[in-house]
Amino acid sequence: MTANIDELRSIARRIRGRVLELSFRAGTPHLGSSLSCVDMVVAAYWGELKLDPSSAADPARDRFILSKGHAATTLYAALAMKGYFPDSWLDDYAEPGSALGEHPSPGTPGIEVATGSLGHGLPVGIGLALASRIRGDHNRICVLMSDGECNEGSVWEGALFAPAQRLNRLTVMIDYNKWQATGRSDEVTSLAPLREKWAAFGWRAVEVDGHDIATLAEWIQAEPDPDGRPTVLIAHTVKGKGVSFMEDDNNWHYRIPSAQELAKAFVELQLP
Ligand SMILES: Cc1ncc(C[n+]2csc(CCOP(=O)(O)OP(=O)(O)O)c2C)c(N)n1
Repeated sequence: MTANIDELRSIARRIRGRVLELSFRAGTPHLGSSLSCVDMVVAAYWGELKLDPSSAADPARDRFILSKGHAATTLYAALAMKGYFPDSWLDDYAEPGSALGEHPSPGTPGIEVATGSLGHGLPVGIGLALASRIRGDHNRICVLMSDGECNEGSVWEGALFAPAQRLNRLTVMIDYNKWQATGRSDEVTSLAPLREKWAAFGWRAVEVDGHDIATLAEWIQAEPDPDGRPTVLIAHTVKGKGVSFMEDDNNWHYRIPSAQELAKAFVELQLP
């Protein structure tokens, strides 16, 4: 990892600031969802995965797929910071004709897959991992999913298929914030015990703190499992992480901050 942990935390704070600004300016929802996964996105983009504009056309590049596409603002802020496109592109995010839609689409530099309809990022990531293996490439595929996505049948088809194909260069991170759009994940359709379920499907399944950037980065870059298992990180997170009055309050799945709330959040994040 080239950046030290203080730098990584600073990047995460700045991304959270961008996410707040974008939601405020464009009036788009999913703020809590975007704040929830910032540290995982930082671990992927500022860790050892080869994710940068210079390798964007390399067929054997590492891939990151934001399967929970409703958290697009986090990805856009990260991609702009990595130099995939100018920062100014964020200015008209989600406006008609903008290069940055409310959900990610491959027309945007750095976006691999169109996501937003939950349950598709894992199957596509599995296809990419299988294609790499057939070609003899040694790249890594990283998919970030939400806990609500684990209600989708396509996720469990993928969960069966990837270990059967011994796709050990595939890493999935599950943003386990325990909320969905309208309620607690375990009240909508219980996922517990989530780690054990993935392990039973044949995955190297690990529980981690989804806000511990260093540990996340270590797992993303860990040696592929010698037994051929793909890796899943059950990442415990807090929806709305980083802004005290948004943390674990699911109203922020849909709510847009007022100007006063935005200013208060910036003070908390120690941003100008
Ligand atoms: C297939 C599908 N159904 C419904 C939706 C609408 N939708 C957007 S976000 C969301 C759930 C959010 O909960 P979760 O997926 O756990 O992510 P979180 O926002 O809590 O991080 C839903 C149902 C969708 N995007 N895709």
